[in-house]
Amino acid sequence: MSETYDFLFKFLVIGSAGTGKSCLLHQFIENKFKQDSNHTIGVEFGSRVVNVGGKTVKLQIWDTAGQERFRSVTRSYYRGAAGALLVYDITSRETYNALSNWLTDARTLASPNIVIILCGNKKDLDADREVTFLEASRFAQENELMFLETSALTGENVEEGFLKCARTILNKIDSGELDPERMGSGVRPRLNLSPQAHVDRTPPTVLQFSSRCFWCV
Ligand SMILES: Nc1nc2c(ncn2[C@@H]2O[C@H](COP(=O)(O)OP(=O)(O)OP(=O)(O)O)[C@@H](O)[C@H]2O)c(=O)[nH]1
Ligand SMILES: [Mg+2]
Repeated sequence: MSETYDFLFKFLVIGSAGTGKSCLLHQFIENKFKQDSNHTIGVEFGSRVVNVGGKTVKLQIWDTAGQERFRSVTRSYYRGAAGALLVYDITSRETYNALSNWLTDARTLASPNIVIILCGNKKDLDADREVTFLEASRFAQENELMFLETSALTGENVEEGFLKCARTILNKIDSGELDPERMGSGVRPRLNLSPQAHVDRTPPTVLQFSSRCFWCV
């Protein structure tokens, strides 16, 4: 069965271990908190079709492991991502201090133009906060990132985070700043084809240069 959407965006969720990346993805896809979340091994995947500014967009989201030992695996998924949620935990300064490294990786391995939203997660644990909103918003401004504090537990700002990122990518397409036809843009316009035709017409270059076929996931 073919799906209809105007665009497909490749998204990443990155940041240190234990910041709540998998819980954010689960909340966004399932609309509930993931109880007993374990460390991600390598990479997990989720997708959801959303409506943004009158356009139907399928978000193909790669939730990466934050643990150092998976870094070489997770880095191989960065290529060609259009957007990313860069997550830290507001109750852990250590995860905040690591942001510059994650940012460098994203801009080097995905694309210098990748649209990134910084998410200060676990907003519900305000009493244990180690990073202020102001400090993080300054960091975001200095590094040209959008910024939100989120809670995967209550759901606060989770949907907003993903949608804000998608909206910014669409604006870049509308303004001509981002060319969806360019290889590695992380964006694919709709292919309204039967599954067979879809496989047949996937350009060989896509298969050649991606670790996975963008259309077949
Ligand atoms: N209070 C609170 N706890 C959260 C929130 N998000 C995640 N957690 C908890 O934080 C822990 C880690 O969550 P995960 O989503 O597994 O973290 P992760 O970033 O995916 O970790 P890795 O896969 O190892 O990189 C779990 O015990 C969650 O229950 C949140 O918004 N609020
Ligand atoms: Mg995880």
